Amino acid sequence: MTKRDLSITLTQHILRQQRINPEATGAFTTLLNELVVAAKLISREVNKAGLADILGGTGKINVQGEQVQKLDQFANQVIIERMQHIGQLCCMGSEENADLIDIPPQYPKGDYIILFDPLDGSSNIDVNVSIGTIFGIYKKKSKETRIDHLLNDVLRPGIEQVAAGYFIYGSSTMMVYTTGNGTGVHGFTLFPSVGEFLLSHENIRIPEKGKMYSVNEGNYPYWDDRTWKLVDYFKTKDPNTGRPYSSRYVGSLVADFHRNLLKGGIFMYPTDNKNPKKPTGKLRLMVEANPLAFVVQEAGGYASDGHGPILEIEPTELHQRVPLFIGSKQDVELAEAYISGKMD
Ligand code: AFP
Repeated sequence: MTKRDLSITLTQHILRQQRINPEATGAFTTLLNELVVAAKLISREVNKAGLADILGGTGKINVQGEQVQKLDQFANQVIIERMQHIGQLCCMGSEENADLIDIPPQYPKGDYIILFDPLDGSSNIDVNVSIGTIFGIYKKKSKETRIDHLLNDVLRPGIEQVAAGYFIYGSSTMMVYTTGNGTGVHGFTLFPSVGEFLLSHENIRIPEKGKMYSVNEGNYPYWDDRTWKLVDYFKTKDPNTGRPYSSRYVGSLVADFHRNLLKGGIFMYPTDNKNPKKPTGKLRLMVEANPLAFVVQEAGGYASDGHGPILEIEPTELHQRVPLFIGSKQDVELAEAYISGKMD
């Protein structure tokens, strides 16, 4: 991180980036600006949690088999409603919706696709722990416009994202995003009294190696031998390599990721065999792993599924799950060496 210049608003920053790209039409700028409005509305609602009747579950189960919280539903609706009318999207994909979301016929369509997790970490809402919104943006490749023909445009490796980032609703609300290609990762803090996101963290770089590991160790009995060895490595005393690492696990991916991005460290959600017929990681490739992998790579870090880069995985379904190791480059490369068997 180089400097803090609180005089630059997020809108000014997006416009500056637009001017650098001679082919830019402003479509992308419109898209990001509208997403920011949605996030401000979500942030306002999150800040009211406990006061208004928005805590707790809706009684519904989502496509992931998880309880839908009232705020989950609110965030999902706000993003869909704000984004559908801007004329820049051909479809959307949400963690909360089983299928791709079409643009209603009364609105024009565009070439962009947004995939998002409207409220990540929602089981933490009721206990006032940081939660977030994660997004990844792609540009359509084909000339298709019909929703039932667009899945191939959506199921693409994360490396093809044109932008990705997240909003974190924590002690303050922040947006962190990148458009890749060496443009850097930038963080903006919402100043509630002004209602604007201001540049607070310019050009974020993740330390090459961290001092913290984040994993749900309650899953220990469900892991395999290689995962045990990896986690044991981080806990073993060896002052020469800065071990043992400290353990930090919030249970909100955005919060754990954001801390590690700024301070260095590794977040892990390995494969487990809770479902012995289909051992898998918990996190979703398209709406969680890919966007954060795009951010971390631009910040100098790395994201792996234990065998190779997350960003190179060819997705086969919208709600695909993956094991995830993400954070400081050296730590994630080491995790990959353990998980892929190079340390056996
Ligand atoms: P929820 O949105 O259901 O709270 O799940 C959050 C999450 O997808 C991710 O944000 C956390 O890192 C991870 O799951 C926590 O999962 P465990 O509770 O199994 O550790």
